Amino acid sequence: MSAAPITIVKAACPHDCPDTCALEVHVRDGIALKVTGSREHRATAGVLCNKVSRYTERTYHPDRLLVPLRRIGPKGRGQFEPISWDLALAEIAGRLGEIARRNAEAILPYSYAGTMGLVQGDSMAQRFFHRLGASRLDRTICSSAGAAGHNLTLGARLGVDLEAVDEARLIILWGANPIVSSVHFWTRVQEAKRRGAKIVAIDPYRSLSAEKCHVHIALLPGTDAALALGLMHILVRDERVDLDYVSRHTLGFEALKARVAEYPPERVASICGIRKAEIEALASDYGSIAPALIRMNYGMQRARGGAMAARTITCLPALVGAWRHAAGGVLLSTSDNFPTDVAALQRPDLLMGRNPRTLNMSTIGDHLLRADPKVEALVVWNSNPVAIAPHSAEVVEGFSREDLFTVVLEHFQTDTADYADIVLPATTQLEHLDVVKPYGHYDVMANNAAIAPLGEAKPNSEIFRLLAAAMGFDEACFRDSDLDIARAAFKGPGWDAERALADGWMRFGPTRPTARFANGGFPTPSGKVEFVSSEARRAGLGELPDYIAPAEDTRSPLAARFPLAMISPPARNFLNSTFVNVDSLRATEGQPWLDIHPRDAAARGLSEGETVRVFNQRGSLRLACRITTRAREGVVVALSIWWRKLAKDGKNANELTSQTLTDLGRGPTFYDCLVEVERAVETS
Ligand SMILES: Nc1nc2c(c(=O)[nH]1)N[C@H]1C(S)=C(S)[C@@H](COP(=O)(O)OP(=O)(O)OC[C@H]3O[C@@H](n4cnc5c(=O)[nH]c(N)nc54)[C@H](O)[C@@H]3O)O[C@H]1N2
Ligand SMILES: Nc1nc2c(c(=O)[nH]1)N[C@H]1C(S)=C(S)[C@@H](COP(=O)(O)OP(=O)(O)OC[C@H]3O[C@@H](n4cnc5c(=O)[nH]c(N)nc54)[C@H](O)[C@@H]3O)O[C@H]1N2
Ligand code: SF4
Ligand SMILES: [Mo]
Repeated sequence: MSAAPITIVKAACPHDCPDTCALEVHVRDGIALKVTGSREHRATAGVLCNKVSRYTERTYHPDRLLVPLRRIGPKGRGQFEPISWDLALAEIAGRLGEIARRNAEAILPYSYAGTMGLVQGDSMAQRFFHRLGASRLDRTICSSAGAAGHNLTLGARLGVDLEAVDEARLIILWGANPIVSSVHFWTRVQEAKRRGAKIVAIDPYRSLSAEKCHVHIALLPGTDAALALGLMHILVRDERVDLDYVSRHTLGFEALKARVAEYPPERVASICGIRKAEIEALASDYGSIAPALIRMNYGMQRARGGAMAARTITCLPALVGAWRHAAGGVLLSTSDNFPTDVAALQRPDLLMGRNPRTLNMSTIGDHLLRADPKVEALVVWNSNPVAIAPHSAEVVEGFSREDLFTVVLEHFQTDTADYADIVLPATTQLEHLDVVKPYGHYDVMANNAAIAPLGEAKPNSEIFRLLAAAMGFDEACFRDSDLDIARAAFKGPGWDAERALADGWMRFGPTRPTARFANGGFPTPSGKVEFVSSEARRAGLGELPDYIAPAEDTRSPLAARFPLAMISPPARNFLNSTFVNVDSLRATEGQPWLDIHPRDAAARGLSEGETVRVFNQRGSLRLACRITTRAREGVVVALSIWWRKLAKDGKNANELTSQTLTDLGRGPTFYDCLVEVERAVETS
């Protein structure tokens, strides 16, 4: 008997990662055997990261949720019994309907980027909540501060084309760790390096990427704007400014000159905790090497001044005329390269003139405990807030409320699912159709379903379709198929969902690497790079770039009690909290660590590998300490995001992070967090 043939199904990585790879799913007899990276897709180049090359391990994981569940134990214990879809849907529709009759704003949807797909993300789900009149969610947990700051200066996130990166002669990784968080960008960096480019990392941590750079500037967290102002100070002082570009395509250079005069290298060195010579050398490189590319990532905007930092850094390329080159300028994201039809996807018209309140996902703990009117029902999909939201003590207390009705759509029994009243089993990327908008390149990616749904799992879109029917919503849009939604995803005549599904992807924007802004034309109000911004003034951020100190500054009085700045950036083998339950990947990460500098460890009498207690005014947790110069002095690093229940003491780094928001964009401040560390008194 000959084995059935293997078919290759074109798919797309759904994860919150800039690379959005083209996947090939190898299927035989309805079973996905493995997932590989497409060689034809230029960004993917035949390679997947370690995590997604194990995607079948995740899809067929023995712990996959395959039937609806109803809670039978106390909240948080994870005790459930199976129930039928009919019962689950009836119970949810009954509870939501009853609350909505009193006040629909007491219902809150909570979702983020568990999948970046537009169909399984915020389409049918948003239609449902709009029709209901539920509170709206401000989706700020990741990038909103950086986006807001970046856009004040540049107008929109139309970052440099990935395919031009190998041409750059100077690449600055600014709060970015691409070996971990965007490995296909790193491939381009390596190619540029082979061709002679100089690579610089600006990062408080000697990350896996920073250690491979020619230069590593380990500044204190949250001080990036000061460094950018110092670089501009030197460029102006040394007459390294491209005056022709500046005069044609920027707004407010004279005012900027006055501002940067306030940031001489001595002052900046002291704010950033680095040497003056490091600033001088970087300014000299930036003023003389072209094309120069700044690869910012969101690591530099997770402090109180996050938006200001992004706004200030993005002033640099115009000053030296870096935008004259296809490989010059800034890449934070390419999100605005795509004409997403949000109105068609989410149908805000279903609000029918109602204007429900908006609650911020980054302060969910606070809202669950104190919002008025009270949040009475919470529906969570594509997110694991109990693990990923800041200030766990409040988040957990909020999720524990007996009078809160919680529904969670999930693949796995996560920390959040443990607090659900009803858990609904969702399909993975191999089991549903989608189109994925990337943020690191210019290709919209299409995902065909490769296998049938496992067990009784259903796509998010179908779950919200069924809920809409159970609630008696009869608008035609609730009968749209996934393909209908995919067709509506982008505006304009160029988009063809069927073709994208057949080809695997479809490029938007310039067809080849281009110096998009060589002749200006920035999508700002003035059409220029706005050093001076009236929008910023109106937003209360001041007309000019400046430096805003962290909320928990190492120079503040609070530092007398908690002298160490803790950051908790992504671990290589997890994707936020996704994959933590895949044994092979968790085994590679080992256990939740705290990296601490030898002098900081010595001052506290710590020895390698021992369990330490990390604490501040919000809480404490135990981590195993690694004594290493990867962490600069004064900074400790807890790679994240662990599932609380898979950590020894049932907590993760968010036990210590705060719900303080950024200067603009209402974003979280995960990396703006003072702590103290001490030897743990062993409890058994
Ligand atoms: N493997 C893996 N890949 C991922 C993720 C993951 O969890 N795991 N997460 C995905 C998501 S959602 C996102 S948003 C991106 C995030 O991607 P990145 O933005 O690259 O990730 P971060 O770790 O937040 O930041 C990168 C670096 O910034 C440094 N950093 C921290 N604070 C500061 C600071 O104040 N200033 C400067 N200059 N640097 C600082 C960190 O030490 C880290 O090395 O990655 C995506 N890719
Ligand atoms: N301390 C600390 N906290 C952080 C960060 C940090 O660096 N440090 N990073 C922050 C950042 S940048 C981000 S983006 C957030 C990320 O926070 P989240 O967006 O919540 O990301 P994940 O933790 O990966 O959780 C996504 C969940 O969605 C589920 N999921 C995936 N696909 C589907 C689907 O098709 N249907 C359904 N129903 N579920 C699905 C996955 O199983 C997973 O449990 O975390 C933030 N929190
Ligand atoms: S997580 Fe990123 S690198 Fe890994 S397969 Fe997905 S898009 Fe590619
Ligand atoms: Mo993120």
